[in-house]
Amino acid sequence: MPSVTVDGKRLWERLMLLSRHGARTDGGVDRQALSDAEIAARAELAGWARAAGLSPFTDHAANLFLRLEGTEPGLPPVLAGSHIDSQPTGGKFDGALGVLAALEAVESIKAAGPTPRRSIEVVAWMNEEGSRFAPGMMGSAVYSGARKLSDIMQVTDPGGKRAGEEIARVLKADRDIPKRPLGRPATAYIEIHIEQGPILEREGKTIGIVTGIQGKRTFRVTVTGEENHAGTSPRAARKDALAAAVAIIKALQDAFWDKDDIIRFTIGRMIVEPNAPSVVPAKAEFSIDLRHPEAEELCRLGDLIEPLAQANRGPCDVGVRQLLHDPPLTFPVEIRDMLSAVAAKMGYSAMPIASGAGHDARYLHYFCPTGMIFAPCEAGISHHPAESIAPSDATAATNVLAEALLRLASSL
Ligand code: HGY
Ligand code: MN
Ligand code: MN
Repeated sequence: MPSVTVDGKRLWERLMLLSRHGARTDGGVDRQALSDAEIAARAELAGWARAAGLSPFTDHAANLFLRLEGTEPGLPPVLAGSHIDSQPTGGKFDGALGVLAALEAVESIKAAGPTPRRSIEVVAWMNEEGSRFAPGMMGSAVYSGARKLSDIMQVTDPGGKRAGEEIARVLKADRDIPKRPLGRPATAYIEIHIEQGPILEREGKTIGIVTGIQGKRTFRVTVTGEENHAGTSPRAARKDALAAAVAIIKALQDAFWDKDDIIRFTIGRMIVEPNAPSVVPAKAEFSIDLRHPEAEELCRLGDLIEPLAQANRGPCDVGVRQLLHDPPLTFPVEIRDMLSAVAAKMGYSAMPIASGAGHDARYLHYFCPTGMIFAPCEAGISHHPAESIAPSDATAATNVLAEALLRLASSL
């Protein structure tokens, strides 16, 4: 089977063009899920797809698909993609590389011919990042059946907007993009992503063959106290929600400090009400993002949160709500071996590598044979405007993806 050579220049140009949607002045991207910037990016993607002879379509969760029809259109398609939503201080490549590399690979497969048996669909999953609507990976979770569409519709953003309203707004903007049912069967799913860590660069490797994804549990902790006057209320009479939250967070930090530095414990968001300098805080709500590569340890650590919160709440009340519990996973060896064989055949230096970051491939893993390819990113920087990759690495990963898709789409 001939190898497909992709057009790295076209890929890089599109990465730069797509990064205009939600561009920040510091070179980063703020293109949060279901935002106007993402609507504009979707339209640009659909335009590129149509020009390449692919057909765009969407579903009730606003996942976006760009389809290359195979010679046997009734067979389950091969899927490849990632996400185009970003963190508020995101970079140009987290997610976008996976979607645009998949588009480039499919466009090159089409140009090289012959048409493969199975259709291949490029996918941009809705709300992977979870920065606006938490938890993230909504589109891939609903597509794969891990979450219910009705549940995600109710999730609100910090401004109180429901995801359901915003999904309807996106689908209305995508007027000329037809809808298909959620969760159609797939032959396999492959996702390219930047490593978001320093290992490939440090080891001098071009390709990462992802072995799996570490486990993750997220929570929302709400501490409730009582407003009071900052000048007149004695400490002994206060129900200071922020002071209680600080005590709880300190107890959690002590519990989750490990000398091997394996535990990943992050409090990324805190809301204080009424958030006025001269009022004792009545409410403090904060997020917890807890990750660990071992399932039992992740269970043990996550189960400490509720008792530690109750033990350190002082005179306040505290509620702990778990938003998700995703165990660690290992991708199928058949897919990993195939990706390694393709990288070797193409002469790229490659290594197996575990993913500390979460990806949509997590949910596709339980839906169809799934694998991931990592591209190195400079100094491992990500979820930061300075996120950067080398064009040659983007091209290399896309060449491996194109060949892998061709093999999967031609499989019996
Ligand atoms: O948080 C994550 O792991 C992903 O980058 N959204
Ligand atoms: Mn990502
Ligand atoms: Mn991310």
